[in-house]
Amino acid sequence: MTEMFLKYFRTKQQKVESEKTYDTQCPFCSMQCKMQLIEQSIVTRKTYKTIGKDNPTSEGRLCIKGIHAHQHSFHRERLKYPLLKVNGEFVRITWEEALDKIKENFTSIQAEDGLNALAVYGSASLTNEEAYLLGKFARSALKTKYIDYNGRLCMSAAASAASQTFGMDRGFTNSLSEIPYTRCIILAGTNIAECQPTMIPYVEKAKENGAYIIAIDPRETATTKLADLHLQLKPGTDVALTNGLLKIIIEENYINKSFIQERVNGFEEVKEYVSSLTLEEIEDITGVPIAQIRKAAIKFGKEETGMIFTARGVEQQTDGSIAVRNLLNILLSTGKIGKPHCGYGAITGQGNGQGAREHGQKADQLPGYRAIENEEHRAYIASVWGIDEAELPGKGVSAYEMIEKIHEVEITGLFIMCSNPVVSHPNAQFVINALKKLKFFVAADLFLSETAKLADLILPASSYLEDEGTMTNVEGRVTLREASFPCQGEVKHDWQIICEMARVLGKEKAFSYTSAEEIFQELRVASRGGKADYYGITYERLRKEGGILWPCPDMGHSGTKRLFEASFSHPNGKAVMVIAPNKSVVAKEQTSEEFPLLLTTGRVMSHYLTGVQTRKSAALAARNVESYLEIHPTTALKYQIPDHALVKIESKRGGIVVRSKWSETIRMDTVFVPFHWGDSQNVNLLVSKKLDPDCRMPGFKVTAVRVRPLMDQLLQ
Ligand SMILES: Nc1nc2c(c(=O)[nH]1)N[C@H]1C(S)=C(S)[C@@H](COP(=O)(O)OP(=O)(O)OC[C@H]3O[C@@H](n4cnc5c(=O)[nH]c(N)nc54)[C@H](O)[C@@H]3O)O[C@H]1N2
Ligand SMILES: Nc1nc2c(c(=O)[nH]1)N[C@H]1C(S)=C(S)[C@@H](COP(=O)(O)OP(=O)(O)OC[C@H]3O[C@@H](n4cnc5c(=O)[nH]c(N)nc54)[C@H](O)[C@@H]3O)O[C@H]1N2
Ligand code: SF4
Ligand SMILES: [Mo]
Repeated sequence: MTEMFLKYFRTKQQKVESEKTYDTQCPFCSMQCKMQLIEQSIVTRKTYKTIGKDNPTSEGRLCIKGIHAHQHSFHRERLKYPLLKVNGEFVRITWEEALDKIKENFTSIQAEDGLNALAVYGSASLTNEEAYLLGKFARSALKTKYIDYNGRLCMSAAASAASQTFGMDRGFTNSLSEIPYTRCIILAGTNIAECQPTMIPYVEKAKENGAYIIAIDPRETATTKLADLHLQLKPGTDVALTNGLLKIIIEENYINKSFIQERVNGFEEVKEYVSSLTLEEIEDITGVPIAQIRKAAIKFGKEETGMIFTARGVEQQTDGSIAVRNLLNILLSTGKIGKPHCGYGAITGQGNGQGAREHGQKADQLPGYRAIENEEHRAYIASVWGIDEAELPGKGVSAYEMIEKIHEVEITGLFIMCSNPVVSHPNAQFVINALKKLKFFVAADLFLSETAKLADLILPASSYLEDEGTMTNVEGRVTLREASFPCQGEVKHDWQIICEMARVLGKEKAFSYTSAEEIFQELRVASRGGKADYYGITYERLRKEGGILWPCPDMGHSGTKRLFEASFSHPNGKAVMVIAPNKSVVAKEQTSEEFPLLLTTGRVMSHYLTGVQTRKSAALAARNVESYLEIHPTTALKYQIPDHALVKIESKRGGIVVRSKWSETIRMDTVFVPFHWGDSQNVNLLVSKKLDPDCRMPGFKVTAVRVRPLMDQLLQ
């Protein structure tokens, strides 16, 4: 029998006529795992497999999403030609016709409704070069102030917290290689095991080395199972919980007095505030027993070293930025930052979640993490772009607020590149209605996404296998994603699409790049002297060194591994602590008789974001074919919901239908639904439009809902 198999495989091997390899990086999460696609031609058929490649971040590991990523890239439904909507149907047109349409409509919209009537919406899945170019296109070619991007729904709370507390936002203050040697880790609202799986070995090594791990999450997940202590709080109560931790740390004197004195402002005010709170009220708000809060505080306080990581569980709240700041208050009070094996990590989400927030896609930002309202910054960027400072528009509004501006008819034309807001924005029906109201809507995508379907014109973009450029990963490490796979059909790279649009609008001189590298050369100069300084980074260095941690101000600089060793980035060198009030300034939705449960949303291992890509991958889609409602059996019994039954979930805003999945480990007052599906399973039809007043992050993690069995499937 074995002989027979061997013979079969040997003859199969012989048939491999040629083999090609393509170096690339995974198109999904912020780990940006380096990998190689191997193409084998066997007679007339091509087969593909992906293997991991060594690098300092993922060390050659891949998760299932990376292994199967090429499946969506080769999917038959990839868009290959520009499509124009004619009488409700999409018809194929040429690029010149598409660009003519853009010229005609963009020009007439701006003539009729003003320059700011055109809005641009970008993405943190774009390369640094494309993110930079999109910002330049909006500000210098269209001269609109309205540009923002999907990172607003993702990294904005952590970014704003780090900027305000430390004076600078690089998600990780340390590199991943320090994690195994820290003594205590707090994982707050992060599910690394499913969302950055190749990071998990760093945490496992820390555990093997004896680190104490504390997880803060309303659900039990593959990540919380790694923890020694799981604080299973009520969704949306991280501020109160962290005030409890801080209160105990301060009162039991686990603070680092000399560090506070030399390097921190604002400690006394915070101390006074937390001492006015009682642990009983904190237990009441969070649902976490005082004994557990005390245990966590003492463990973190007394260890010599410690690190805190946050992700969207804490951040996607209407008080997400202040919640993160309170975790930073803990780090600062205990002096666990700026030294070995101590620090903070906002676990970045999208592949280029870090780089895309540094180079000018954000409403208030210019390249190099410069501020659009700072005169010096404006003058510098205007000089790089060869325009007058006065020509640069001012600050726009956040992603969701642009949708509101469409309803207010202030924005009448929209260009979206690489995002699917119909599924990713809160208050989804409002978003759908807005997009339908536009005079002219262009989307650049790989697929006919739920959003692209509403466009007047769709431009086909190239995928990660085809499009070269730099991506800045979770560590703040700038990496070069090589890409040599030929474009299919008439697909163009995103940067080419931007250049072509600029050309027909008469701006070809400032957009005449012939490669991504040429754009990067300009980005280097634009970032020079800014907080995110890439000036010392070149493609050649990235090829040779395999990635460089910014800031890297000159060619002789080896990159910055650990931040804040000597000082913080505020002008006086100090970090700023601030009070985080238990009561959110923007009130969170509360449960009521009508809507008695708290819905929180998030992710599963096999799907990515709005699922447009991973739902096209047979291997990934097979793992989770549809959405689900995670619900405690006791709660399920109360509402007569059997396991695996169709359930209607309703909030004040709308309803969806998904299948139930009983779980004994979720809180009884909480249910969970992933957000990777659209249409009748689009969980954002339920989520409210409330935003964090500081960073404008929507509160994706708290919605009051009710549930009922869809049909008469009552329990026996
Ligand atoms: N498989 C997969 N991986 C991904 C992605 C994906 O879609 N799929 N997306 C990428 C992107 S863009 C991002 S932003 C990251 C997201 O990565 P994560 O933020 O880790 O993912 P989420 O599932 O959104 O939320 C994390 C955890 O927060 C918990 N949580 C919910 N409410 C609360 C709360 O009120 N407080 C606390 N403390 N925790 C709460 C959830 O139960 C969940 O386990 O993942 C990246 N990686
Ligand atoms: N309820 C709820 N909602 C959430 C979240 C949550 O936890 N809960 N998380 C939020 C977070 S953290 C994020 S990051 C957002 C993400 O929200 P989105 O940005 O809307 O999600 P994606 O699925 O990444 O959408 C990317 C689109 O671009 C296309 N695309 C992929 N690659 C390329 C490319 O190279 N070029 C072009 N032109 N197109 C491309 C894809 O086909 C897809 O249609 O969702 C947010 N929404
Ligand atoms: S999804 Fe993230 S962890 Fe998985 S292979 Fe891709 S980059 Fe790596
Ligand atoms: Mo994200």
